[in-house]
Amino acid sequence: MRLFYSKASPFARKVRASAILLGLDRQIELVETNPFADPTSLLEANPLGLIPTLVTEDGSSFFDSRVICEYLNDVATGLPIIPPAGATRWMALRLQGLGDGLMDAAVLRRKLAALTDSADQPLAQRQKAVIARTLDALETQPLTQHVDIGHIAVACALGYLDFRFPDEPWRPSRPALAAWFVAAQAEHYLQATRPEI
Ligand SMILES: N[C@@H](CCC(=O)N[C@@H](CS)C(=O)NCC(=O)O)C(=O)O
Repeated sequence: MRLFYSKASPFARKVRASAILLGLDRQIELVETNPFADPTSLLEANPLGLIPTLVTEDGSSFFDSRVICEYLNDVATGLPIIPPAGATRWMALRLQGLGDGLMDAAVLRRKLAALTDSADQPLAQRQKAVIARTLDALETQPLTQHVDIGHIAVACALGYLDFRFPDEPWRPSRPALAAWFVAAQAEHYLQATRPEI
């Protein structure tokens, strides 16, 4: 399998971390890709032009990160990271929704920041408020060291905030979330996928 990714993308990190946990990382060739350059190989696999995009051995392509993680979870033989049914499944998917939403808001802020004088614009301010509210909500969630797709997504989102917005400390008013993240980010699958430029 081939994964179009970038070292900075939090969505791609979620997929890479999931692949490590599922024991599939050695079967995945990582193809470093700048989606904004619209490389033909990416566009042929994904008309949306987004990373992460996974291409399987038979040439099928999968996106977005949720679908790729579902696919990897399905083909792996070890312990699942997406619970198959019941309350644990819905809690994991709900948490993934929060983590992915954080990433969406943070990635959009980065895109808006590339536009002149955009930081103070209503859309940028709205994303900032989305991030603050979501962090507040996560502070009250019962996060554990149990590994599932929800916890992976939240960890990747927090890692992205630290990576892209280091001057905006989120920890002081969210001590429980901060303490959880200290333990979570020490895990091997997050250590091996730390964001880079
Ligand atoms: N919902 C998608 C979001 C993917 C996404 O936004 N990827 C960004 C990189 S972090 C991207 O490819 N951006 C290129 C663009 O906006 O054209 C997922 O879960 O995979």
